[in-house]
Amino acid sequence: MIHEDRRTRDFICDRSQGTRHGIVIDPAEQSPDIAAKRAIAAVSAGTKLILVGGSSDTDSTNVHDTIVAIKEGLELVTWASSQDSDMDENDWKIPIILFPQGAASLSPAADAITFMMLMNSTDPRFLIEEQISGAPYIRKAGIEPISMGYVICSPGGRAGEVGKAKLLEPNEIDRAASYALTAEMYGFDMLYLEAGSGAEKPVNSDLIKSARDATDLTLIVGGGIRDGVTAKKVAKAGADWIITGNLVEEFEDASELEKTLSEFITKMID
Ligand code: 1GP
Repeated sequence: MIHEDRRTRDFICDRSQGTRHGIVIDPAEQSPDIAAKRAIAAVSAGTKLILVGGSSDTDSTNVHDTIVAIKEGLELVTWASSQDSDMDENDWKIPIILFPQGAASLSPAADAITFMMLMNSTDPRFLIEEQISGAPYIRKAGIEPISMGYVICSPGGRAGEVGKAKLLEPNEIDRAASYALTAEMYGFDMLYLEAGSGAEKPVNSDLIKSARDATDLTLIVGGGIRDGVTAKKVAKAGADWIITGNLVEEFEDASELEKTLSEFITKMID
């Protein structure tokens, strides 16, 4: 039986919304409490998606604690905004989605999971084995799976190393289209082009355009996107979602973070 509630998938795959911004929170990089503060600041700035995961050092405990803290934080603000006629409580109902390193980093508290194949991994573990280990738990916990092809592009960073990826190089335009087509033919809901957290440059625009032209899949791009002007370039190349990680984790002060992300998103959609 297919998971009945496809609410989160429908929200993420609604391409009529234009390019939207999401954050990734790595539970290994901050306490649950700080993660919740950062998530609230980001949502207040206009972020529409919260991914929780990392390439290493995540486990079911830190992932679960982080998701619960973010959920509780957002629920409190949602409640507060329902009491305030100037605020729309729906603006705070943002999905919190597992973006896992593997089957040992899951939590039943998530709204959904990016159920992914690391398509250019050379290791069967990331192509299919972790998925097989995790699927029964995901079904039992009632977590909505959103199927995703994940392709790591040069330079790839830690994700590329851990995932043993045969990186997609900037000149491999046709290969980008082939991955996009393959993801579509597998019936995946979306395709994620990843340059690696902290990458010096984001995914090459020609690769993004090539994947965009090949399919109508929801296209997510992340890695090395640190300002709104760069985000706009990535958006213009065809990304439906721009994901940032490091940028969010740099701020201790929530109001500074909110200001930076507001400017980022304003420029991105300008
Ligand atoms: C998530 O790797 C990105 O896909 C995050 O990258 O940390 O460089 O924003 P940054």
